[in-house]
Amino acid sequence: MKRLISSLKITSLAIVTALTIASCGNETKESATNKKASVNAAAIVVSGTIDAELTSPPNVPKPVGNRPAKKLIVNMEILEQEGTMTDGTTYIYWTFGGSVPGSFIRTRVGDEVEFTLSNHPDNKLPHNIDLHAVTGPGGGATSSFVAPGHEKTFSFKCLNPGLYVYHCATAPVGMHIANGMYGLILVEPEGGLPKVDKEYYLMQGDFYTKGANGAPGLQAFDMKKAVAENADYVVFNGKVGSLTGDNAITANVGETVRLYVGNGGPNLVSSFHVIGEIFDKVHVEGGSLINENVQTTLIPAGGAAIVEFKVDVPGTFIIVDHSIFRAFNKGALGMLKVKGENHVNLYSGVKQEGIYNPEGGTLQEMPDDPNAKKVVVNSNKTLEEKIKSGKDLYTKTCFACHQANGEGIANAFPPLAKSDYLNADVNRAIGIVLNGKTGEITVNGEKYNSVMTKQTLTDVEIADVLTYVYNSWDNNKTNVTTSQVQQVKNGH
Ligand code: HEC
Ligand SMILES: [Cu+2]
Repeated sequence: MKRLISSLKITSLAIVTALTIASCGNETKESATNKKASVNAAAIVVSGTIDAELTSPPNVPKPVGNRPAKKLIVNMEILEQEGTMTDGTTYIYWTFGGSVPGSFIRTRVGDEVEFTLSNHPDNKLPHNIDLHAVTGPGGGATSSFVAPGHEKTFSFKCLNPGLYVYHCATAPVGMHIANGMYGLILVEPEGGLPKVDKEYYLMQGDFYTKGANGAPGLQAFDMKKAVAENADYVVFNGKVGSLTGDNAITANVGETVRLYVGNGGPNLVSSFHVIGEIFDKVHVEGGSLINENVQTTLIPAGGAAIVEFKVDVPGTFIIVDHSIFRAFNKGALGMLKVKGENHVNLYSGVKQEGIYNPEGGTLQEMPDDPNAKKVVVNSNKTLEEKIKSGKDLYTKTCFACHQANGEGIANAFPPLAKSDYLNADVNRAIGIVLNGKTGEITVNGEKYNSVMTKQTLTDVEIADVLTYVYNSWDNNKTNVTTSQVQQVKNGH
């Protein structure tokens, strides 16, 4: 048996080599190769168990080198948290491991990955994970669907080497991805990728906010703009400036640099380019095909590429999506700072660092928000004050499902706007926000049978958010009081 496996491996290796040398693939030979390659990977026996090193961008875990295939334990925690989109603008990100993109996973062909996905109890929504490196239904999505305060474990064998995207695939899928739920998993070939001096992790994503690019304050997700693919922000690593100034990635003259570049989308493809560099090698679409001497490589939404180059001269090299308004006006701009001695024979121009400063924020008109940062602490709030605080809570808490104007999403989240169900019974509505809701209900003639998770709000907050809901979108203007919430809580 052992002999059979290794002879298969040798045959397939020989074919791969032949194909590479001949560089004109005979189709039947090629598909035979692919089949044998995956048969081999499936038959690799794992020896021992290790915990995966997970890193947040722009860092990557240590190379696998020539370690044997193992059982690799991956523990990933989903966190929904407020973060900075750009100076003065925040956004509620949904994250795999607390960063956008999510934690980088590094494994090898033949590894058996035991994956545990935990959904933090403070989160509002159920989530799951679809890893493009998985051979199996939904890429793991069907086995990993998990509610807040729960965890799920599933395992898979890494059959194909390459750089793969993972993402959340919970409905509405586009919204989960748009909020930052994506990352990369690298499956190294047997023996590992060739050694380089510097490795970094970058991932592009497009974001859709209620306010225009640069509008201050907490910005909510805009479903309409997302459907229209009209992005306010196109960025690397989840925010404007994640790779500029002090956050720039670095290298020294003479070193080889490898970038693992992904594109989470949800919508836009990336024309990935480093100004002033030529990619010596590109692993096209993150797969086994290597192209050489490339200026710009296309990275599909839900796809990736590995680019490699040697840095020969010092300076600041600007990383962009060469759909260039995205770089200078929407945020898709990073920096690689290279230190070392100048080589005038290679490049002898006047060095001007910072010539490509992002135009972003400064060019934008900043609309004045007279209400920004006015925090009301008094407990005897007027109706107006309750509505205002309720609106903020709505944006942070309910909006993701029930949408900006309470319109809901067909077949998934019922409307709160002009909702006959809401307006019929205030105590029932309070109970739903206090305890969550499952089971079939009918709202404005449409049936819903889904899950609303329990919301972690104080009694005052529940009163405020429901007062806002009742006083918006043609609802019946009920003023919900804290004592009413307390009565429902205590079963009166
Ligand atoms: C995770 C998504 C989600 C979040 C977040 C959420 N809801 Fe819901 N909500 C639902 C779903 C799904 C239902 C229907 C449940 C069912 O089918 O039994 C629902 C039902 C309701 C209903 C009753 C039906 C109706 O349309 O009148 C009310 C009222 C309501 N939610 C209010 C809120 C408020 C207020 C918040 C924020 C504090 C909130 N929900 C947050 C998903 C959510
Ligand atoms: Cu999700």
